[in-house]
Amino acid sequence: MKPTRTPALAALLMVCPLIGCHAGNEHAHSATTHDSALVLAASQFLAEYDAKFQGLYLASGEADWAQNTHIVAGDTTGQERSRAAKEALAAFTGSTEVIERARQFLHSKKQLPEGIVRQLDAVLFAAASNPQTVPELVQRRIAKETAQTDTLYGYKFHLDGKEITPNEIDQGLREETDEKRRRALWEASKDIGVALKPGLIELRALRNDTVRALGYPDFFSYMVSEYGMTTKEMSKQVDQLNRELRPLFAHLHTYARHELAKKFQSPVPDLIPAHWLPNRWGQDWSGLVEVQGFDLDAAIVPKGAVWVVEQAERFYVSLGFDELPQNFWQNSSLYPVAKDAGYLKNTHASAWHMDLDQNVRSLMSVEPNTEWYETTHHELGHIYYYMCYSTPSVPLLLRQGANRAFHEAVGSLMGLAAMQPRFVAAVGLSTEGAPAVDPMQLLLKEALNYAVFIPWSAGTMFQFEKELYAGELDPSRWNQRWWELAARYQGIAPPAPRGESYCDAATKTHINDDPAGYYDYALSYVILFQLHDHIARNVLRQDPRDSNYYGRKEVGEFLRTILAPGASVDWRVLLREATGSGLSTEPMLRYFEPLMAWLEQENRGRRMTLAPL
Ligand code: X8Z
Ligand code: ZN
Repeated sequence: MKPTRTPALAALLMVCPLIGCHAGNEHAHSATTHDSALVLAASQFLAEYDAKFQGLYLASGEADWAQNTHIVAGDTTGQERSRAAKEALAAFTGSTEVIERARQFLHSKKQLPEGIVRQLDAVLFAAASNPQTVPELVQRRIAKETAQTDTLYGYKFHLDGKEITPNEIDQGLREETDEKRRRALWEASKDIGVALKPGLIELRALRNDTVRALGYPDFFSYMVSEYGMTTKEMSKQVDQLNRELRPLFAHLHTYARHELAKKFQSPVPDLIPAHWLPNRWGQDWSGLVEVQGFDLDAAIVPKGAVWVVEQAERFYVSLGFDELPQNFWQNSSLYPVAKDAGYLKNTHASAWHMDLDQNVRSLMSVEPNTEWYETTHHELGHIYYYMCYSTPSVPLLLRQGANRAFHEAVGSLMGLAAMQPRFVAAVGLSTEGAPAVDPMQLLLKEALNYAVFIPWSAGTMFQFEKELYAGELDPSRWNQRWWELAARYQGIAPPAPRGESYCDAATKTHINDDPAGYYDYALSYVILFQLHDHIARNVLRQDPRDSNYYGRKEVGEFLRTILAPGASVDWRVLLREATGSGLSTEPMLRYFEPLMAWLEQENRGRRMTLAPL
C-alpha cells in the first residue's frame, strides 16, 4: 500500500517555502477579488471537516493496521473491525452534505484563494470513492476490499507441498540456478492469482460503479484525475516515457536474452522466459549482474535486519532530518513474522500516516539483503515526507505528496543514492581488499533496475489496469491480455501457456489493494533521476553516477523545499522550480548514456526482438 491520499486544518494563508508565494494568490486571481465572507464560510467548513475527518481517519487506519499485521485463517474479526471503521469514514467523507457544500463553494471558486480550492477539490476527490448517494455500493466495495486483503496476505504459498514465504520465493528467484527449480518457484508464486480472481472481478465492477455515481467515467480516470489529467493525457505521458526509454531497454533486453541463454544453456529466445528473471514479475532484473568488488548483499547480511532500518534512518538524519519519532519504533511492524507465530501479515512494504500529523509507522518484512536495504530507504522516504508536511502551515487535506509520484520518488531517490560506490564506501559497506569496481558493470546493474522498470510500470501495468477499468476487459481474457502486454512491453513470456483459470495480474499486490495507480512509480523513477541529477550536479557538484549525499545538509535543505509544501503547490510548478525543467526523461537517459554506448558494442550483430511501440 502506498500513502493514502487524504484531506487537514484549514489555514487561510499558506506559505510555500520553495516558490516563496502565498498559496492563496499564486494564480491569476489576487486577494482583492476574493469574497471575504465566502472565504470565511469555506474555511469554517474545512475546519469542521478536518476535525471530524482526522479522528475517523485515525480510527480507520488503526483498524486497517491491525488487520494487515495479524491475519489468522478463518478469523474475520480483524476484517470486520476494519470494515466498520472504513464504513464510518466513508459515511462522513462521502456524505451528501459534504458533497453539496464543497460543490457549492466550488461554484464560486474564482472568489476563493487557490489553497482553499485545493482543499475543496480534495474533499470531493475523497467523496467520490465513497458517495453516500449509493451507500450499498460503497458498503459492498469496502467489504470486498477488506476481504480481498485477507485473501491476499492470508495466502500460504507452497512449493513441493511445503509452505514457502514470499521472501523465500524472492530469494530463490535471485539465487537458484537450476532452471527446473526456478520454474517451480515462479509457478508457486503465481498460484495466489487463482484465489484472488473472483474478488477482483467483483472489485472491478464495484470500483467503477462507485466513482460513476459522482460522474467519473470509470475508476481509472478517477485515479488519474488526481494529477489534474485525463486518462488520454496520462496515456500520452506514459507512452512518451516508454518510447523515449525504448532504445535503452531494447539493448538491455537483447543483452539479457543472450546472457540468460548462456546461463541456462539454451538457444537465445525472442521473449525471455519469465522464470529466468530474478523477480516474480520481471520488474527488476538487477539480480542478473554480479559486480566484482561490489557485493552489497555480502556486506549487509552480517549487519542484520535491524541495522538496515537504523542505517536508513542515519542517512536521513545525516541530511538534517529529525530522528524517527518514538511512535515509529513502538508501533511499526518491521520484520518478518516467525513461521510458527500462528498468524500472517501483509508482506508488501508500506508506510502509514496514521493521524495526518506526527503519528507514523511502517509495515515491512525486512531481511538483511540489498533488496530490503533499498526498500527501507523507500519507505522512510514516505515517512519523512509525512513528517515534513505535517506542520501548521499545511492544511490537513493537503498533507499529501505534490502528486502521488513525488511521494514515491523521494525514498527511491535515497535508495539510489545509498547504493552508489562512494556512498557505500563512506558508510562502511564496501568489501575490504576487493578489486576495483567496474563502473560499467555497476551502471548495467542499475539500468537493469531503473530502466527495466519503465516498460513494466508504464507499459504492462498501466495498460492492463486501464483496460481493466476503462475498457472493462472481460475476465475470460484477463490472462491472455496480461501476457500479450508483457510480451509487447517487457519482452517476456511465461514458461508455458497459461489459461484463464490463472490470474497472473492479480499476483501483483497493487492490482488488488492499490488499484489503478501503478504509473505513479513510472513517473516517480523519471522524477527521481531529475532530482538526483540536480542534487549531484548543482548541489554537490559531484558525478551523478558516483555521488555521496551522506552528511550533506544542503541536500536535506533542497529536499525539504520539495517535501514541506505537500500538495499545497502545483506539482508542475514545483518540479520546474526545483529542477529547472518539466517532467523529462533526459536526466535518466544521460545517466545511462555511457552504458548505451557500451551496450551498442556488446550487442553488435545481435538481432533485436522487441516489438516497436
Ligand atoms: O510498492 C512499492 C513500495 C511500496 S510503496 C515498496 N514499490 C513498487 C513495487 O514494489 O512494485 C516500490 C517500487 C515499485
Ligand atoms: Zn512507496
